[in-house]
Amino acid sequence: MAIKAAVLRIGAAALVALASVAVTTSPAQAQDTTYFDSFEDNPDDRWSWSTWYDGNTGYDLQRGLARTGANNGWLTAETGGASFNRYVEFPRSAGQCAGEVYVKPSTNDTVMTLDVWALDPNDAGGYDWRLRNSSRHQLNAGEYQAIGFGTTPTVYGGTVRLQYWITLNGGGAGNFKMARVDDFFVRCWW
Ligand SMILES: [Ca+2]
Repeated sequence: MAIKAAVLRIGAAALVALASVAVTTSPAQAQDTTYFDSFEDNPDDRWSWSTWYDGNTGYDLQRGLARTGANNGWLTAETGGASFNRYVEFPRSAGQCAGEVYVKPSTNDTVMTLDVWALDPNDAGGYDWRLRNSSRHQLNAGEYQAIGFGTTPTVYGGTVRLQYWITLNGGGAGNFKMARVDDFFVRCWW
């Protein structure tokens, strides 16, 4: 199963990349943490990708196509699909996490799937990833718009380890789809 294999593939490199992630704490809610990733600098340090059949992914670097900053990602597919995913870790158990990402479809009836996987913190091997939230979004060509991953109860105690997947689904033969992505947020609170 392609997605499961890709989940396992990100491994230690993604863990190291966490050091570059900005973390902010709101004084009004002391136990509230937000991650923000705008595909800036070298997005490949933080994002993993996977494709199947004719799916493809890449980055627009300083091309004037980003929602904010200089860079964004893009996904294309006709008969296959393509995903970006990134790892997010919180140092203690959060009650709930909510994520969103901005997407700019270039084609009508573009179907995006947003998935959230969580790792059981008691699994020392790091293999027990479970799908905690999945949502489908059908969008027409237009400007950048926010789509949500939904709210994910973190379920387990201990450190929270999540993977957020952004997938573009091809429309089938002769039905090419494309979308750009930028500005990914996750907020957790407890
Ligand atoms: Ca950006």
